[in-house]
Amino acid sequence: MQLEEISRSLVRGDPGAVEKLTRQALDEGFPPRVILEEGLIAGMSVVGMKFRNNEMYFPEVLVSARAMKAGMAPLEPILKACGIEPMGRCVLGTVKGDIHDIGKNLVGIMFKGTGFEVIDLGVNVTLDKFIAAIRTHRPDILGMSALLTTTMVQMKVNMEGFRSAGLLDGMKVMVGGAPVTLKFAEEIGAHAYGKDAAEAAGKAAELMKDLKTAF
Ligand code: B12
Repeated sequence: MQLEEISRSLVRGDPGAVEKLTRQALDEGFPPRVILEEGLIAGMSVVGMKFRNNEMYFPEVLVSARAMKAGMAPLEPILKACGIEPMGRCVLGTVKGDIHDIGKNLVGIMFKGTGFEVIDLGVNVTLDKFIAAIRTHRPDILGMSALLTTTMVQMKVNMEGFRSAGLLDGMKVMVGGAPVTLKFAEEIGAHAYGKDAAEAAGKAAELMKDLKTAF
């Protein structure tokens, strides 16, 4: 089936095939959202899983990420033009001192696939930069990523910074990254933890329900 072929080409790291098959799927009338979720995101989830199980290595992950980008090229303008109201707005970033972004980018892709507008601040994001972005974009959800035991402590500092700046009303904070646990998330007062991108997107959708019933 067409969409499975997109996933398989993405896992194989073949940008040309992914783009061609995505265009073909559009021509054949598959809805862009379905191509994104069941073709591209499904493939990227397999890549994440294989990477975690040491069945794929970093250079291969990068090639698959490039294939994902190639598939997004024909989809993005159509998704934008549809003008579908986003489910919510999310600001994402990897905390200060940390430059790991593969997992965060996957989370961003899954959020977009779930219907969120995503503002990605990149890596090595300082507390001040997070605060400025929250004031500018007024996100429903703020997502922080950390891959080092030495930088995950920055999440606690940031939570305290958001609290003292009065930014936690009407905004939910999610945290994740390999060393981060549910227990740690609870300790620092984050609203949710996601062990992987799929769980993160599901929890973000749940948090949106909480936000809507709270106001
Ligand atoms: C790739 C990689 C790098 C790349 C990063 C490239 C990039 N653009 O990201 C490079 C080579 C640059 C790098 C550098 C370093 N790295 Co490194 N790196 C890795 C590696 C191999 C993979 C990380 C990864 O991408 N995983 C795949 C993604 C898909 O998984 P993930 O990040 O966990 O994300 C998922 C979830 O955690 C979750 N998630 C992630 N973020 C978020 C956010 C939210 C809000 C939510 C809800 C969920 C969520 O969803 C994601 C998708 O499913 C890991 C080893 C490992 N197996 O984890 C080491 C690792 C993280 N690195 C490590 C180290 C030590 C370093 C260096 C200090 C090495 C050095 N001496 O220079 C530097 C640090 C640089 C810095 N200041 O950040 C250690 C950390 C040890 C520790 N516990 O602190 C690890 C664990 C390797 C090891 N076993 O020693 N690294």
